[in-house]
Amino acid sequence: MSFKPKTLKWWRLASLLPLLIALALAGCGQTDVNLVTHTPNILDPKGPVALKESNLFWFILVVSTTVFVVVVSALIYSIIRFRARPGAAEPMQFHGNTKLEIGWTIVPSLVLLGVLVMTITTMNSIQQPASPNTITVNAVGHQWWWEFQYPDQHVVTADEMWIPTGTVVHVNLISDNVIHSFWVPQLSGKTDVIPGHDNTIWLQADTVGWYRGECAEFCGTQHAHMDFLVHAVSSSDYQTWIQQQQAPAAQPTSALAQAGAQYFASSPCIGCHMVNGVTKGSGAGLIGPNLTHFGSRQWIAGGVVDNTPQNLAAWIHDAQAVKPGSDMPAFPNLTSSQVDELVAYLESLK
Ligand code: HEC
Ligand SMILES: [Cu+2]
Repeated sequence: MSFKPKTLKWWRLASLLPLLIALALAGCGQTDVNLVTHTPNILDPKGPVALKESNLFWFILVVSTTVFVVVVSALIYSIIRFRARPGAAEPMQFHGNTKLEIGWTIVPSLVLLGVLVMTITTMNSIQQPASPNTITVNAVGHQWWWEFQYPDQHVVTADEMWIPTGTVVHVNLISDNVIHSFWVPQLSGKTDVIPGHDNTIWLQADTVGWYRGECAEFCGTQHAHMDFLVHAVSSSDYQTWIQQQQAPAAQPTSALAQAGAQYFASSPCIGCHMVNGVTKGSGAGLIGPNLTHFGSRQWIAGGVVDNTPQNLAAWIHDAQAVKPGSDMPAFPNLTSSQVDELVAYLESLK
């Protein structure tokens, strides 16, 4: 019985092409402005840290693609050119060829050395920010939402972190529960948020815009709904926002919102939620987000839904249906008029 080698069919390789293209495209984000579906894209950096990281990515991609193309071309060429033919003589043997052995040890080592040098250079260059112009934000990872504290400005908010453009933002990463990971793909790399070990990172946005952030470490069932938004604005808009956030909660004007405020102040809600000027204490230790300016926010509960009156009503009535497992209980006994009042009140808290 003679061994008959199979000839390589070009279409076998070509059939891999759609897969490669699909993989490449999977990395590209959408650019529409819908905040819930807006996909963050590491290839669309908007600040110095993310820019250096994406440059490193492109460098490694070019190097590895070159290696891939060279190796695979040589392989395909050899497979076709030197394939076994009936009656062909045994091909030349080069086992133990010292020059070749040294060559294919040194060349890959040099390639890897180049990648190592670029990686270390990038890591060093993003270690410490150059600009003296800084603000500090504490990002606290909860299950499953982010709290943002501005210790110098005495502001506490959730889901949304506003920063001035062109300014270094030092972010202290804090958790008292499980490990989360703080990631704003267009502005920074990922850093773990570890209980008992406070990490810190810095980031900077150079362009005004909304940037989506994510928890990048599986932290429980609703990990995927632990997103946040970074809103980079001009420094005067930032000042305006800070002043607005520092103000005590707005007084409701409509009758509906006033009824909601009255109900809220004596409801179980205040056992978990702070509203400055309405609930007592500092809000520290409360397990729910600070709602003082909830009406000014884009999202509800880590971006699980947009902040609209309809979504808020559904949330208040049955948070467990919207975000199963979350620490916010359902309130099946609230009448729909009570829900409407609460919605009017909370949305009026701009
Ligand atoms: C047992 C504690 C608890 C009680 C009681 C509670 N909540 Fe919550 N609430 C939470 C937690 C925790 C979250 C965040 C859930 C998440 O994102 O996973 C939350 C989220 C919210 C949010 C979204 C805030 C944001 O910035 O995303 C609103 C609005 C809200 N609650 C309103 C209410 C109202 C109104 C009541 C009373 C009817 C209430 N909550 C009662 C714990 C509570
Ligand atoms: Cu998380």
